[in-house]
Amino acid sequence: VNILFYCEGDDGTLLQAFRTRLPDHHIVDWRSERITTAACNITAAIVWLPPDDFFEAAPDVREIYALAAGVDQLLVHPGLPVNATIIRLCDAGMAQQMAEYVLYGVLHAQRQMGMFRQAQVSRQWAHDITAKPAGATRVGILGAGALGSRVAERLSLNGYTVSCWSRSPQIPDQRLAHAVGREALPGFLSTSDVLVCLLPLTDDTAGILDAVLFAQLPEGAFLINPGRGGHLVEADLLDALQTGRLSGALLDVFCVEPLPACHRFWTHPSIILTPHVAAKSLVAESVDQIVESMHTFARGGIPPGVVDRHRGY
Ligand code: NDP
Ligand code: OXD
Repeated sequence: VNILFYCEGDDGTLLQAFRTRLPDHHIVDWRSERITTAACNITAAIVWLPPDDFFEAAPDVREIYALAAGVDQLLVHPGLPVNATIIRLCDAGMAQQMAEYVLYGVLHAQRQMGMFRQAQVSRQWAHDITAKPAGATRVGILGAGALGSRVAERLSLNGYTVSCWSRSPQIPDQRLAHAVGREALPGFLSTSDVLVCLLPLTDDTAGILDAVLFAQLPEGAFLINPGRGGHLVEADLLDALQTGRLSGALLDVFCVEPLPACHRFWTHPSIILTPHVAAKSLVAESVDQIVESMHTFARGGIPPGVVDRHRGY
């Protein structure tokens, strides 16, 4: 099998890891081999942020392995072959990191660290600020997939009261409170002191974090968004922070990345931001998973992580 490879930002480590694990396959490095016209017998591609003309070299590709959990950017690629199956990463080392990231944000909110920070700036001994106990802090997680469910598990172990929201009723851990579908969203939101967005970005979920949603959260709720920038209506967040409807936000993803230097979020006292680093796929786990998926296809099976293009994830 000939495989076309492109991974934005890879220093060669990932490419080499695939070549080592797949010695019988020819893995073509699109970047260095400068393939601009259809190359022979390329039936699979491994990609992260491929350039617009990438698939011109692989018009007959049957399997496209995304080096990411989210495939929103890939699904809008102008040259995406219509009949290829897309397979995304499931966890691949990201769930543990995401659980740490969200736990950090939840602790920040629950322990009122934003208020202490502001008190420190004005050298105030804010001894009267008190934190709610973990069990009285209700965390709602939008999305109970590979990442959301692990985050929920971590937060539950730390004593938080956790519930999840998803589209279908199956979640891995039956002990978790679970709301399903749009009808259940208002009730779920009304009990989310901290709201975490771990949804994929799709037509259904774009702009979901807007003023209408914020109005359904408890007054002073805290937002954590490591999902995608397109989930958030940025102006609505600024308004909600201004009025006190929300008390603060931890954001990892943005409509435009890198976040432009002039953006208001950089200096907002109630926003903590990180540069899309909440969870990075790990090399060994990603390579193992993709190689295993290739073997599953070769045996005629269906591996985990096959994307439903119609649903958008
Ligand atoms: P999964 O596909 O495993 O899980 C997605 C979850 O969202 C599922 O529970 C799904 O419900 C739910 N969902 C999707 N659409 C809807 C909807 N319309 N209404 C209600 N629930 C919905 O994804 P992952 O957990 O692997 O990843 C989630 C996202 O996290 C990625 O798409 C990506 O955007 C982001 N991400 C961010 C990273 C970062 O570093 N900032 C790193 C990795 C991922 P159901 O189970 O019913 O289908
Ligand atoms: C992903 C990401 O989707 O890194 O994997 O955001």
